Amino acid sequence: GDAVPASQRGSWSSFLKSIASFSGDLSSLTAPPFILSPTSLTEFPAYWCERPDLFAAIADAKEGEERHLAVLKWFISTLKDQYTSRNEELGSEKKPLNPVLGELFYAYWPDKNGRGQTNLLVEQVSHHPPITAYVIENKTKGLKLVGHNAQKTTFSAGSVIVKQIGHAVLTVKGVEYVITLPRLRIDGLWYGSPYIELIDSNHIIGENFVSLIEYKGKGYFSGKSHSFKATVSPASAEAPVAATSSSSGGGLGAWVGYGSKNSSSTSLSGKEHVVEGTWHETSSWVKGAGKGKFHDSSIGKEDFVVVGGEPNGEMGEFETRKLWNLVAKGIREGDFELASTEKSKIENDQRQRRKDEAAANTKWALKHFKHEANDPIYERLGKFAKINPPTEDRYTFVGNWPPSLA
Ligand code: 0T9
Repeated sequence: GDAVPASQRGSWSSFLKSIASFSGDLSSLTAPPFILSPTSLTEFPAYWCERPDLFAAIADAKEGEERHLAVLKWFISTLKDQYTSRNEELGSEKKPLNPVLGELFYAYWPDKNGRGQTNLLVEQVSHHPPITAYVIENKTKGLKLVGHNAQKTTFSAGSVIVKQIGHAVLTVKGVEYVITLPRLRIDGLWYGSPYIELIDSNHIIGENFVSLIEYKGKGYFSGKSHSFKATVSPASAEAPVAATSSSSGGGLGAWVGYGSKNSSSTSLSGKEHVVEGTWHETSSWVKGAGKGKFHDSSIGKEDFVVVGGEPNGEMGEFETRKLWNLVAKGIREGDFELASTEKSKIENDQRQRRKDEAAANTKWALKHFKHEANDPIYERLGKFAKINPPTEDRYTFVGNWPPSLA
């Protein structure tokens, strides 16, 4: 393909073949150098908070409808960074570094205008399959987001379909919201310049309101890439549900809005809101509380500050930027010899640790999270949107903030 350096064409096409014949954990496949990113997946949860002002604004909004709309706006504001920032910064989607078990990432967004400091803590809680757990907290505002994510990938019609597993719970002054995650389709693989399109839908579920956010790409409805439509309705049996629980990568045809059972109900006590647009650019009110612009994704991005988690403020050996330092340097500087030797060192060390643990009949101890089979919050709120699956596991945050963030 076009973006593939001539010397790596062979290795790119064998990589594509291995993707095509493979379902499950893509992160462990070996890919050619040109597609490698120097960033570990443990840094990705930071995308949830690169608009710290919009995060803080959730707490300032009046509880109820106004606050739910503030949560929706903040959520939409996270999508551009989550799903298009590698394209913008690296030229295409790249393969992130596959975190090791126990890998850690600590960072914060400084206070500004009294909104408070926002802290980020990430721990890789599983290596195979890769599962990342995170907490984002603004204590000043009484805001906390706790979540975990994993992926299941399949290959369909030349694209990779990524089903996101996991969810997040946002707590605002003690009141909870469940956030589920959309599916991704990775296109452009043939040409060696992969990019993400969001597909299907996800929900934000609060005590009083539910948002259904539906996604479409080029050629559907508005015809534009990265299109979405968000419908906010009172939380009840009538709340919007996705029309399909489609496992394919296709679009939904036309926007759906309400589940097929309710497709004829047009007004729900006049309280619903509809917002439409593109998630990487701008969106507008179509119906409900506001008029004109809803969100503009080009404004407000703030970078985080990375901190070390050791008592003396330095980074420990499992902290992302220290662990991958030389691998990342090799990738950035085109020294793939260095990158691959250093990567092998890390992998061998991991294998040895797992062996030692097996021999001693011990298990790696997580620092910040405890795995639980069920999430009662997800189960309770999930009913308002009939989310599927009706239950999920969770990684409960057990605390242990490093001194630099305490
Ligand atoms: C959670 C996000 C997730 C992680 C990434 C699928 C993917 C790993 C998971 C879902 C974040 O909140 C949002 C954004 C991007 C997702 C990644 C995109 C991607 O391609 C990788 C997978 C593992 C690959 O690297 C596939 C190989 C390659 C051909 C694509 C460049």
